[in-house]
Amino acid sequence: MVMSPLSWSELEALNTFALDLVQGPTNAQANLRLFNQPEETVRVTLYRDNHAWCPYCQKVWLWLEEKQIPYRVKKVTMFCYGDKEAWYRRQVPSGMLPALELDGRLITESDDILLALEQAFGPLGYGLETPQVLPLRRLERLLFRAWCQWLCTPTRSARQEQNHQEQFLGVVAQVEAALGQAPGPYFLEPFSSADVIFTPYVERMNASLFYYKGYSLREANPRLGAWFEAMETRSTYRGTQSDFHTHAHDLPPQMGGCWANDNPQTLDCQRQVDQGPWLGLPDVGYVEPSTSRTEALHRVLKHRHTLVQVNPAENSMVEEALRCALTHLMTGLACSPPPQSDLALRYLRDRISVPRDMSIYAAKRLRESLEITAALAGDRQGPPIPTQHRRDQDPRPFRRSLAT
Ligand SMILES: N[C@@H](CCC(=O)N[C@@H](CS)C(=O)NCC(=O)O)C(=O)O
Repeated sequence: MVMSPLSWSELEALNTFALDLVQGPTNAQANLRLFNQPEETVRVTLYRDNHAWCPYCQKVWLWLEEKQIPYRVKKVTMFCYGDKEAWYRRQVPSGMLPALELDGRLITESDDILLALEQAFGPLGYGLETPQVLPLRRLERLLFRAWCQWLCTPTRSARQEQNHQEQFLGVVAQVEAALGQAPGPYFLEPFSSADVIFTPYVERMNASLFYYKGYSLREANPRLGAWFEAMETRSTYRGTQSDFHTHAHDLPPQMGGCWANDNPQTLDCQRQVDQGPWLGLPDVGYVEPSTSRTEALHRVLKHRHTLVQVNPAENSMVEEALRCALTHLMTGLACSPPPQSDLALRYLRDRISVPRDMSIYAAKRLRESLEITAALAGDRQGPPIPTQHRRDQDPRPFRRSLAT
């Protein structure tokens, strides 16, 4: 059955999603986190990137959430998305993130930040400088370097590609062995700062190697697979978790380029990440929450005027096409968008950022509805996503609209 699009007020009537940003589960939208403590007790301000993408910020963010330390969040633009805020440059002239203010003292460098937090609030499981965690931190850096070598070195020959892959897999075997020594799924028992240290880059490795190398880290390695599964039982991790699409397209400008191999499997992986189906990708393993669709609707409604304005297509066409996609999202029924609106819908499909905009399943559902609706209008793909920068994601118009 094909139906006509719901009006904005009919869609508003379906907007039932509610999340307590301050006291509820970990989320990327909060500017204050209290964990049921009074606001006057807040000693910490975390300066992190507006896009909730920076891996070093994720490390500190996850640590604060795990320890339930009340904190404020100040969001700053990373260079590749737009202009750095002048107020931040005055505090941190390099503009680097993260930074953290603890009792009025400004600290930069994520490891120094974690050490200062450990001093103030005690370690998370095991401290960063304990004999248990130190060798794991060294192993994480080894893994990081092998990953960069494989992903970010332009491919000169099949042999070089294979060498880099083998070197990476050699370090992965060491990670598997380290996980095998622990009694549970985490690097140490109990969950600790060691897991927090591994989280950001292992998540980015899982995404980027799938997309650029056709290699599924999480599925190919049973202990890492079990570690991911255990991480996803934690609402703290779920709140900071990103997806394959976001990482695959946010990494190139940060890393100075990511290089795909010519394995036919890689093309299949890229097609699935870019064009769906998004459900079933190995970027998430937990069961989809019943709120994924209402969450996606809620987030689009919050920003709908800006989403229409920043879309390159004509406003009234985008408005109607978006209502059609949201109608599909909420009813499961196909809803024909205006002719030629395929580009407009795919433009938005390609710019949903997780967890900045919404959680992983909400994004999958929204991408799915945008794609199904776009396919009714045509098969043109949107403009290519830039690889040198992501200024197409400049946060300023969204900030301005919230300020008014
Ligand atoms: N060693 C630093 C590295 C931090 C870092 O590289 N941050 C990047 C983002 S991932 C950054 O702020 N770059 C400046 C920018 O992109 O605006 C740390 O551990 O905190």
